[in-house]
Amino acid sequence: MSLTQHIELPNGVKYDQPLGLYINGKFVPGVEGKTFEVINPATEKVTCSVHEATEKDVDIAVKAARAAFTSGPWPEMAPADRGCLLNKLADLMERDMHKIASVESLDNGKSVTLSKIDVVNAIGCLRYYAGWADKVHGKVIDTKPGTVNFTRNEPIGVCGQIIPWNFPLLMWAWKIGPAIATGNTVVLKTAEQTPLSALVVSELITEAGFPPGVINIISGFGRVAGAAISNHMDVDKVAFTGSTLVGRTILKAAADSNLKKVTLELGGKSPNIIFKDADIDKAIEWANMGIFFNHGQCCCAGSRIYVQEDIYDEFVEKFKQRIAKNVVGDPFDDKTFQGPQVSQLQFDRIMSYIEHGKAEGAKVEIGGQRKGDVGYFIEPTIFSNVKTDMKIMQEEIFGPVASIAKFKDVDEIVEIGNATTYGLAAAVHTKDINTAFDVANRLKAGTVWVNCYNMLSSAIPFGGFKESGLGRELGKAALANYTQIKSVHINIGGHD
Ligand code: TXE
Repeated sequence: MSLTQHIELPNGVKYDQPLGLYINGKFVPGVEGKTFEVINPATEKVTCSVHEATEKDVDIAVKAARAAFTSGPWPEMAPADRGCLLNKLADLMERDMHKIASVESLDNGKSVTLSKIDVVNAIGCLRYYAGWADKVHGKVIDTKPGTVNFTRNEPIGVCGQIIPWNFPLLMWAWKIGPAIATGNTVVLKTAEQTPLSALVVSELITEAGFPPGVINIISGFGRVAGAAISNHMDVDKVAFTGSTLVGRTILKAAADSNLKKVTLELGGKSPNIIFKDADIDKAIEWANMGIFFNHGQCCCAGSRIYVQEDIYDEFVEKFKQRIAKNVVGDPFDDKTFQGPQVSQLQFDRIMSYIEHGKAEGAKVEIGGQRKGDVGYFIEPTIFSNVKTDMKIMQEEIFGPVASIAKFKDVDEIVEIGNATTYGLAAAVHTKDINTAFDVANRLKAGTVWVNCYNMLSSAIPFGGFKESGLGRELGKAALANYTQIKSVHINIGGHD
């Protein structure tokens, strides 16, 4: 099969889509000659086929990454120059923003407007970590006379990175940025549903001038290429974003192989709590952003909405009216807020949760059906009167489905909010500063938003308590994921 395919998009973008595995600075076919189809979720038609990485390709990519880490220009490069390369890549992405965002929409189904926000944030993330490249220092630690002791923050080595399909390019940036700034080399596997944008950006990695082998991007399946990365004896670290189920598998694989370092960013079932004194119209806008942004396909989605009983009926009625205005449709239409779900599998999973919700007796306030008969479109759905033990209140649905319930007071909502195995995010809406701080402090979540939702910054750590993950991405915190501390003790005399 060819290594590129000419593609013309509904918005007039025409480009040559790379299809190969990006290994050692070149696009190559997989060793076993396998390919897989990439489906357009809006039309259910095949966009193209890409080359599939199997265990042997992972091995080749790891060898390239090891060679680039050990010798040649990369280990010799000044940290500031690594930052320059990241900045150069960010500049090239900015130049090609419209094309990259259009490819992301074709592949993932999110609107071009949303994809552009993702690309802007991915660029911002690269620039943020470019700034850190020459600011990762060790410490001099005084202990006793006759010694000098210091620490070095050294790169870990070859980093395996496995990312999901909900924010393909943004997750790519969250992984690449800190790993490259700190001098590692990477083998990144994209999600099998959405390999295209990372391949387009791989062309820019070459154009930016990264030495071959520093960044390797492979398309492939989790159980094959993903498992090969997490089991590999020469991968020093694996960073994963995806389901809690697969996160456990990766942790086990690391334990059973070479005890590679592991960071995990997993699922969530985040509570979005609205007190009676909140500005109800603003809270409704944030609740909409919390659950319906990105078609509900956010790990931190505010999928459990709890409203204080005094304003519950008013909230449900107004929220329903607001959600009715969300435009669901063609990702290439400027008016679209919600496109199709990413795949048939995700569509089926979500529809099955909706059926469960109905069967368990929750009230469908709006939606609850497929939209249209082509593409993986689902009507934005609100369930009210949802009980704590219902499946739709317990499990991550990862779709445009909000579950609403009422609560009485602070103590009750803290208990209910924390009654989950997850702990990724939470939000509180109130005008009372004491309530805001009190609830924010007591919720067991890695991120708590007050009077907002889904606000993220490259500078602010993100990650989960409990079964939502291990370690933190973004911010200075993520640098620790990609460095290891070496302590050097020097005897300057008198300690024979
Ligand atoms: O995720 P998987 P799926 C949640 C969400 C969703 C559910 C299933 O609830 O409904 O997970 O989605 C790779 N070894 N999230 O099935 O399987 C896979 O190829 C190594 C939350 O798509 O976890 C892909 O690259 N890797 C989430 C990545 O893992 C493996 C984002 C994610 O796929 C593997 C996505 C294996 N054995 C889904 N099996 C978030 N936290 O944002 C799969 N993979």
